[in-house]
Amino acid sequence: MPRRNVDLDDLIARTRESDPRAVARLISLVENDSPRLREVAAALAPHTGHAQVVGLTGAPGVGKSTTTSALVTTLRAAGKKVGVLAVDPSSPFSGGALLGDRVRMQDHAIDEGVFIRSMASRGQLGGLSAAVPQALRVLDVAGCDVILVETVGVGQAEVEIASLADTTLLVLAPGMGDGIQAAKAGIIEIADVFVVNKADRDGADQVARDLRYMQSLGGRHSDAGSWRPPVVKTSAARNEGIDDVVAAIDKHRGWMAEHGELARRRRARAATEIEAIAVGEVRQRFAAVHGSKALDAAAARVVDGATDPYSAAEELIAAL
Ligand SMILES: Nc1nc2c(ncn2[C@@H]2O[C@H](COP(=O)(O)OP(=O)(O)OP(=O)(O)O)[C@@H](O)[C@H]2O)c(=O)[nH]1
Ligand SMILES: [Mg+2]
Repeated sequence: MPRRNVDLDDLIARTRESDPRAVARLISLVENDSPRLREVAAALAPHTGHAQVVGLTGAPGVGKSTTTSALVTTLRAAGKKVGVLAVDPSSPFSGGALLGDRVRMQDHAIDEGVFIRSMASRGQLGGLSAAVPQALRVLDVAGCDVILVETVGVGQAEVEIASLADTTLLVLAPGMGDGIQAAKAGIIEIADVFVVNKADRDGADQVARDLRYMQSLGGRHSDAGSWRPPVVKTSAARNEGIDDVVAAIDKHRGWMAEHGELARRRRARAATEIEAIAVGEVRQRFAAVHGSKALDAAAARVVDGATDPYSAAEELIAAL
């Protein structure tokens, strides 16, 4: 067996024992899109499927990080192992905007049952980095019972995060006009639980009322028997209402299990991932063909009327 495989076996074994340095190394391997990404993915696959992935999204400053930190405290008190993945999809760089999160997370920094990671964000094709689902798998293999994924809300990214999570929390706060804005952006559709944070401030009740009113207008949650996202009020900075958020997450998980929704979501997530990888691969192979004799020849035949561009494209794809 080649030596690099031995290293990887060792890394996986140590990750399964929740060794934080092995976890960090494995995430770096997938994050850097290293040539070993494939190998790592294959080695992780048999050990995954345990962790519950909870996404937190919402406008800047509503209190996502504060809520995440408070959730970590509560989940740790319940004896759960917790992973935290902070993703900033608006920036192609890791660190930066997320440094503040690291500071805020310092309470948990020496806790061996907590794994915290900030991640580079935009993938090559504009979508969420392909490394995010792999990093989730690493944390899963490390034995995390719950993985909290925080993203800054910038429209499409929120939707992408929702597709990664078993349960998505949309965090809102009074005084930011979020209630109405969220509805406009269609973001409300992706929420499984609404968290109205900063309930210590005026206007939280109004935000909660706006949400309930918008729910009453219908949408995907209005069918009988479908999940109706609860509205939970919190003051994350004071650790208030966090138990209610955990209860709402548990309830949603129970509902999903009962209705086959958890399996459906996970399959949809895997399908999206496979599709992205396949399309990326085809694109890469096609780039290699571009300017090649095969393409030149096909182009000439199309110009001559010997074939049509659709047939020529199909032949090229078949030959990739
Ligand atoms: N009054 C009040 N302030 C809060 C509460 N929760 C968070 N904050 C404050 O709101 C500010 C933003 O909190 P963060 O947790 O950083 O918000 P965020 O959504 O993670 O922000 P970004 O990651 O920058 O999008 C901080 O100054 C927090 O102290 C709360 O329950 N009540
Ligand atoms: Mg934050």
